[in-house]
Amino acid sequence: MADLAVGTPLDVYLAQVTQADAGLHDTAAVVAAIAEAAIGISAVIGRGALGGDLAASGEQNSDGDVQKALDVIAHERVTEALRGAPVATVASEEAEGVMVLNAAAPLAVAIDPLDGSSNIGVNMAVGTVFGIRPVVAGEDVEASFRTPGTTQLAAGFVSYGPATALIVTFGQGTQSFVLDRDQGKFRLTAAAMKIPAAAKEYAVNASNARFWDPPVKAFVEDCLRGTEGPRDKDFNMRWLGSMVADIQRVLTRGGVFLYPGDSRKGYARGRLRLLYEVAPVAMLIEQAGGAATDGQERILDMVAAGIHERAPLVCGSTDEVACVSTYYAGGKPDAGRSPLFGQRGLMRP
Ligand code: FDP
Repeated sequence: MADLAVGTPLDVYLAQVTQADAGLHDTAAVVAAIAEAAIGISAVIGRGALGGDLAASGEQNSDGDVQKALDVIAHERVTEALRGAPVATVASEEAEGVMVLNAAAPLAVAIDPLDGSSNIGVNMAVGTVFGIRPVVAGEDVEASFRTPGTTQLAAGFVSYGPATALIVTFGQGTQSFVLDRDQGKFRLTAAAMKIPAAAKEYAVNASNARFWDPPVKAFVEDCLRGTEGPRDKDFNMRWLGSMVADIQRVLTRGGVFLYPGDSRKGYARGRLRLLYEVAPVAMLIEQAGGAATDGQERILDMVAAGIHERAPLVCGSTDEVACVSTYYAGGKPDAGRSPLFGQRGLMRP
């Protein structure tokens, strides 16, 4: 693919993706459809409370969460857009079962129309997350979603923050675009995002600390100990509670994001859903040079048994993700003198 200049419109970029690999023609069309829907969703969010109470409670969704007005609006917008794209089936957070759109089409889309619902109505960033897979032919409409994350042809998210950004990968690096509101189109802002291998920032909902497994507790405790502990560096902590926004920060300046499993009822596999949250993020992170595991195993090798299945997520800068794995493997470093992280340690820069 030719080098792309900052400011290149999304449609020009998608044309180049297709030109370089004709097999991605339909996938690019799906990304274009989601981007179009996102422009509409962004406008709704941008009006805030002037557009009504976007946080108004409705029904319960597949996971038992109470749907908010914006969850429903976003689900309707993306579904409508995907109907006009080459999409056979959709697994949406906001629908119990797989939705069949055009059975003859080649692609299956897993999508969280509105990620970060608890931040609706308080002027915080929320998002839309998606992963696109080839259809597995046959009667079983879930079969296309029972494949490892490595089968994703493209993945991405839109974050509706101060700017509306689209972060996407077709397996050739991770690209970021920002919505040019004057022109009503996304424009390229980074042709190849690169997550620094080392970082000093972590993101985790620390209010769950007493429910965590010992390895996660030990990792975070040692981050908190900073230069007085085995990590021998001071950390900063950021947690917005909207996965897309936390992940965009990690993609942009490094760090590690954790939503581990914990001992609360229903949280053995964390909170995030494998198909339409964890696997798309894992592909974006890996394509930007980072790593994504459940603490031990690579996310992209995992296969969901059901469309709303959860998975723990540890992702971001490779050194930090590897460090979490070390704790899971029982390798907690000794204060100050660790062979792995201490004063004269192997991993000390
Ligand atoms: P939300 O429930 O508000 O939609 O999976 C959704 C998600 O938000 C993520 O965006 C976020 O990282 C996480 O859940 C927040 O969970 P906690 O409320 O447990 O921190």
